[in-house]
Amino acid sequence: MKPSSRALALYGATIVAAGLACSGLAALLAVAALAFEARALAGRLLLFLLGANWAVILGAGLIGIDMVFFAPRRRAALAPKASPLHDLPQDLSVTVVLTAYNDELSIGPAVRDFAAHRLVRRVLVVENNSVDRTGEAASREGATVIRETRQGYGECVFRALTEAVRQPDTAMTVLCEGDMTFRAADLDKLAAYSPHADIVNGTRIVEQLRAQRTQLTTFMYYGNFFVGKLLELRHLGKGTFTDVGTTYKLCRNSALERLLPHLNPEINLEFNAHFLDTALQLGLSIVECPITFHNRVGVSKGGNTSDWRAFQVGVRMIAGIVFGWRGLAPGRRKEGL
Ligand SMILES: Nc1nc2c(ncn2[C@@H]2O[C@H](COP(=O)(O)OP(=O)(O)OP(=O)(O)O)[C@@H](O)[C@H]2O)c(=O)[nH]1
Ligand SMILES: [Mg+2]
Repeated sequence: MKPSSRALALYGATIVAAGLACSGLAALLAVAALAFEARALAGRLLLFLLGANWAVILGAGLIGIDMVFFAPRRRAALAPKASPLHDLPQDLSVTVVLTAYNDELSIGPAVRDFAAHRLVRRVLVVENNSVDRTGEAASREGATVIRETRQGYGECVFRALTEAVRQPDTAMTVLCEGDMTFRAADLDKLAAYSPHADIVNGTRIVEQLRAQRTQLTTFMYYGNFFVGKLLELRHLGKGTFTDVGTTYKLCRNSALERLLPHLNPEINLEFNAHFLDTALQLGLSIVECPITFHNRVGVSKGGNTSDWRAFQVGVRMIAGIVFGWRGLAPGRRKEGL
């Protein structure tokens, strides 16, 4: 894959954010300087503030240029997918693959839920060194259990997609977590969007579809939205993105076959943002579909354990989107993007 240049809008947004942060800080310091009667310093800070404001204007200008001149071209490349029933596999049945890590309490009901759906041909569970009886609970409900010994959400998802793509009798794969936060009933919604894109990605942004109590705090909810908009700016014209943290997605296997060699499984809790960014870089089309989000069964171990953890994951996602994903993985396993 040719690494595509970052969209001008993304640079613009970064400059706007830096300019606003600098001018805010300069204003605060100038007030403090005036309070201590350090007028010369206050004057210099105000000049700096003016400079920072010019940076904000420059950044906004870059976003405008991208919107007017470059985004329409990226949009034009999407046009064929906008027409319904484009290139749709004749058989809509899917292989569902669930990630699981010490999810003994939830994996049984999750497998049962998905296995009962009319579109589901089989359920695979990728179990990631669980110390409880996750594997037994999954196979008791009829799932095929695969053990991934390399630890981590990224490793687990990567293995899940790799195994699902190998199934010869399904042309589409549904990736989901086995923690009961996502439900099989939403498969019908994802399938309804499948004619429009290579990947239909679930979004938890619709307030009315979220259970009243979930692990997703207000901070995480808006944080996901913010990073989604950054991803949108980075690929301006290629899609609308409101959530970068949803595992639940429906993918055409033809798209996964192109995408998998470019993913780095060592990227851990940020893997979903890495997945979306890389797919868009490869020219794959992604459409979001609102899905329901439920309270977790069992204990959270991922990015949603606390706001502080989610903040760290978010910062790493932003770094990946703005600067590329290479710096975000130790590189023991293989070279990533
Ligand atoms: N955190 C974590 N999750 C893993 C790992 N391996 C597999 N997983 C699975 O990846 C999914 C994400 O972890 P969760 O604990 O659900 O974290 P989350 O989705 O951020 O948060 P909630 O679902 O809201 O609790 C789950 O299905 C886990 O079972 C791992 O090493 N670490
Ligand atoms: Mg979860």
